[in-house]
Amino acid sequence: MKCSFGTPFVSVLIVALLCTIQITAISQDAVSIAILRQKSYYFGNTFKLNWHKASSFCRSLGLFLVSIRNQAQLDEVIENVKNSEFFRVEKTLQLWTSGNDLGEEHQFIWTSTGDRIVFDRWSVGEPNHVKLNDCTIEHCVVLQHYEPPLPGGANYSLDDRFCQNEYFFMCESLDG
Ligand SMILES: [Ca+2]
Repeated sequence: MKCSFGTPFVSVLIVALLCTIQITAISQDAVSIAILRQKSYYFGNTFKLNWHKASSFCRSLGLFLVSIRNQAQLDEVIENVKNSEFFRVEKTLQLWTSGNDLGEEHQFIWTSTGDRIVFDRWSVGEPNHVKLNDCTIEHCVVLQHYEPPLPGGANYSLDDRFCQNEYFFMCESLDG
């Protein structure tokens, strides 16, 4: 004897499975969009590290040393510094960015993104590629600022520094 409810039962099961798959897909899309719209910063202002250690520390948080490729990104970094009230206790800020010319001298890139540094935000006279015994020792890029700002002084501008120097640092997520 043939089972009469076999086919409809299978159809219902397939429809139910399809609905589940579709709902799952929609949920995952919603989560992905939410993650893409997030951008996180971590301002390391309680202890100083050299550039290499700062870079590793950011990676340990799932983040990268900050890159400042345009005015909008600079504005976000400045906002983070101001929100931290850093200048209530400090007068000078130097924080490591992902910028460096370690790969090829005078060719500065943002390591975190691979982009060349084209945003012209260098401090006056920088980068000056300071040498020691005929060997350039300044390869890593800080963002620096004095408060109150000095005429002609650092004003959230870039400077190449010795990578082994210890400074504060800022990490960022690359999405968003
Ligand atoms: Ca310099």
